[in-house]
Amino acid sequence: AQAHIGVTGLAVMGRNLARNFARHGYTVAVHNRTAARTRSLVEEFGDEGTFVPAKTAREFVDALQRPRRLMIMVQAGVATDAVLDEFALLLEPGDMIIDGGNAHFADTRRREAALQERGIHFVGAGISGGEEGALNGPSIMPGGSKESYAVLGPMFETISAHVDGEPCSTHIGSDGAGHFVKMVHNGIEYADMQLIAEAYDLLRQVAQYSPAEIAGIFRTWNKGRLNSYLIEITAEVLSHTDAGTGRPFADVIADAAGEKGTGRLTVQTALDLGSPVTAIAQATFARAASSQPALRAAYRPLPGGTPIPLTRSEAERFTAQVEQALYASKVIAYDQGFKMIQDAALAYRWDIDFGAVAGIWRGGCIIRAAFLDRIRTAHAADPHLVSLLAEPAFAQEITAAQVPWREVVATTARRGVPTPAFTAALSYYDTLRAERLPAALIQGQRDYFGAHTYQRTDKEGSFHTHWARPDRPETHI
Ligand code: NBP
Repeated sequence: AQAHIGVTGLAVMGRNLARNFARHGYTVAVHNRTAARTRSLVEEFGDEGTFVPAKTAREFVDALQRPRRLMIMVQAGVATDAVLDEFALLLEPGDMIIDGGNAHFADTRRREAALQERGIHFVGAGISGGEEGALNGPSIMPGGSKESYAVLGPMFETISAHVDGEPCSTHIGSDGAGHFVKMVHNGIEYADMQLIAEAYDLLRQVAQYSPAEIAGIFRTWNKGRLNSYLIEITAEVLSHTDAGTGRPFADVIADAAGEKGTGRLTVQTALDLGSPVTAIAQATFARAASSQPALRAAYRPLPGGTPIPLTRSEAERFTAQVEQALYASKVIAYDQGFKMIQDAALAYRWDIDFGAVAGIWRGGCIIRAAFLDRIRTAHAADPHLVSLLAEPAFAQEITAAQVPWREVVATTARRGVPTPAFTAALSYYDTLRAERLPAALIQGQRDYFGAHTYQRTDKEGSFHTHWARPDRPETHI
């Protein structure tokens, strides 16, 4: 046995991860259900490093040094269980299975518990950065035991992306913590993309800029605090001209956004945890609404806001306001994601270093952004930080963005430009800073129709008002 690690499942992700390990000097055993993929990997990329191709599961397992490190990169769901059933029987206590697919964190918890009984470490590792990241350096979010990270960590940290010399891999927490954090990463990605798309729409519809002009604005923003991969690629997409029609590419793409379920899963999980990730939810629903042609056709003839052309200087002023609104909304969206991870950490007893999570998102993944460095510093300075807005520097920025942020959201309402994520972020901010919420009235309503009881601000305990009785007496329960 000579291989340091084995990868089974050699579609785009597995193949690229295997090549990444090999390029870094590791001997990599490679295996795939359909042997042709294994052959083609070795034929095409065999000279990049040392691969040990295996035709059968037994051959594959026998090629691995002990404790065995076996990475599964197959389709999430039933395929993962099928592969685990096949390999678990061939492994021994102390061996490690890494699932680098996009598994549901609850499945990872179940699998980890089952394999732990047999002494096998099961590591659910979130891997972000797509095909390109897998090959050249992804962001890696491994869960599982601390002992397994002691062995696997150096390997992950070698193949991961690096920012300022620091690897984008860290042990997230036990069992499903890694896959959970990867899921929230994708949810934040939905929100960030939607916010950028709304900013584009505002600049297009209100300021009347062309896609090429907006690409220029985004390039300028990308030099400042909004610097991020998503802003960068948005500028690229906006400056692209469709070869066939000569029109801006942004105008020839159908405006129905697709999804593969990761935003939805974040929102479903957030509902279960009671985590108010409103910007992520609105971003997910915005994609759903865009893909409802009949519904959109029914609403289309109805009146909207009034378009008023802006002068050049008004457009420039508006652009600066949109930058402020985008930044403030983005801080809220990321903050919501971190809060959701905190809620899960409490529910599942994960010991998560939130600063380290922000740290490994700075490179390799889709949401990599300059301001994650500041999020990292904020969470590292206070491991119990409830919100970024409790940190003076972020609070100051949000305070400075107040007027423009509200101005932009007011403009969207007046002009009839849809901004579900901007609006949700501002509402979330106002909800949480409110001295008193109308939740009090909700409690009254609940008590009226369902005798659900309520608490009072001036007395301890639970109360119920007998609404059906004319004198409406109150009982202390
Ligand atoms: P796919 O998700 O398309 O899965 C294809 C692989 O799964 C092939 O190797 C296939 O083997 C294998 N497989 C299937 Br399907 N059913 C199997 C079974 N019953 N037993 C054994 N093998 C089986 O590949 P991918 O796009 O490379 O993604 C791999 C994992 O990484 C997924 O969980 C994905 O969600 C995750 N991921 C993907 C990306 C991305 O950008 N694509 C990013 C991050 C994470 P075969 O060749 O014999 O059919």
